[in-house]
Amino acid sequence: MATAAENIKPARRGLDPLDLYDIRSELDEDEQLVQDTTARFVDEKVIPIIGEAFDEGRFPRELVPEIAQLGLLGSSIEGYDCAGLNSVCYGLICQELERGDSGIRSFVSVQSSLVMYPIYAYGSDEQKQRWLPPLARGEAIGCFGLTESHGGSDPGNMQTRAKRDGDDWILNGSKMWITNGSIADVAVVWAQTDDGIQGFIVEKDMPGFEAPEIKHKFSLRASITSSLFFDNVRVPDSNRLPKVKGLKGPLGCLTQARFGITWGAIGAAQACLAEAIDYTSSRVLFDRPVDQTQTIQRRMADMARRITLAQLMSLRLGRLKDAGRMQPTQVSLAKWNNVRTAIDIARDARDILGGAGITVEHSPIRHMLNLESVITYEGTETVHELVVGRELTGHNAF
Ligand code: TGC
Ligand code: FAD
Repeated sequence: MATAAENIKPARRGLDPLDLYDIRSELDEDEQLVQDTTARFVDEKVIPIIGEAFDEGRFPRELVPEIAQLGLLGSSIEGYDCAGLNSVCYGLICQELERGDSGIRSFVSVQSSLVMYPIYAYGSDEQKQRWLPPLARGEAIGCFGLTESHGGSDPGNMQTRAKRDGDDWILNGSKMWITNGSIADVAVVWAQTDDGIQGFIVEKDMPGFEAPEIKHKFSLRASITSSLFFDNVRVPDSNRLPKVKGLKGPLGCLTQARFGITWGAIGAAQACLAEAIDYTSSRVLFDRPVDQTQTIQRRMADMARRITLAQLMSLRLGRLKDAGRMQPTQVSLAKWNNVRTAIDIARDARDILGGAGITVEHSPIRHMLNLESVITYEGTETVHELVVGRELTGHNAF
């Protein structure tokens, strides 16, 4: 299998340093194939260019056709030119992509879980026929507008409003921090109506709709982040998602995306551990490779311990999801745990690489900076802790 482990010298006792519990053997043949195919794409196409793209603050859009051709967009959806894979496959796709860069995984998460999923789950037959095939083929790009500038953790307090006007709706308001926004052909936008929160498919050429890019980011530099502005945008009722009303609509999409992020974080952590093992094996300090010191071994052993726990959580979550038994609180626990694991590992790996660790030549600082977004978006760490706290106590402490 082409994994980040390939860059490391053969494992000392026959174990894969990035998979100490041989999670790989728990995957069936199809799942292994999906992992290998995505891993090969990441090794051959993403890793060679991603440091430079991050440095330039550029989303490598040239990768989109191959991402689509590999069936990585809307991979869990049946029909509509989608691959119809199980949830564990979707997780493995996210894991391998984020081993390359969180920005590439973000692109796929948003397109699959936050744009195609709501159209598939809440859309009309016409909406599905019109949008899902081009989104699956990467011919159309989508974004998801939920967060507003006055407080993303509390989306129920959104100010964006849609008012009915004959056969149309008039949309006014704005969204902030929207992945893919300025390159999106279609935005799934959540707005308050007289009948509760509803979702609308806003098309990029609709008059009054603007999506300027947010520049000067230190994080997710190889991903596009934008604001969305709606100034009396006229949206036909046929573009309203008819099958859901209320906050559970957007939160249902977040559950899908957060599930993928629990896996993605593992990939970022694996990339950082791989670099730490590789670098310390040849870095000679005080007359011996630094990986022969107790402190470095303990730090890397702790990374491996935490990666193993994260792998077990995500695989269990994936099996629960495929059995139709996964609960949002379980996703919160794993999003919190796995992203915290990844960011701690990235920061420690950066330190283990010393001064070299601050350059674009090595991935830990890039993963570390990306993970500052990942720990914030899709529910901050605090939000997920409070979701678990609510489950334990029955009290809402938000
Ligand atoms: P609450 O009363 O808990 O729930 C309202 C309704 O929603 C249902 N629900 C869920 N359904 C599915 N999945 C979930 N995770 C759900 N959580 C709640 C719930 O059952 C209820 O349904 P009903 O039928 O009773 O009406 O709502 P609350 O207002 O107390 O809020 C709870 C809280 C704080 C957890 C929620 O607001 C929240 O998750 N806040 C964080 C917001 C967030 O994560 N935003 C992410 C924006 S998108 C993004 O970041 C994309 S980045 C992607 C990338 O680039 O990769
Ligand atoms: P706030 O909600 O203002 O939170 C600020 C701080 O307060 C946080 O530390 C939080 O944990 C804490 N806090 C919140 N509530 C409580 C409480 N009750 N008790 C104690 N502490 C609390 N959104 C989209 O809709 N679509 C996207 O595609 C998208 N992409 C994104 C891409 C990037 C790169 C980033 C950075 C964000 C993206 N987001 C997107 C927005 C993201 O979901 C929000 O940033 C996130 O939900 C947090 O909202 P906020 O930034 O307004 O922070």
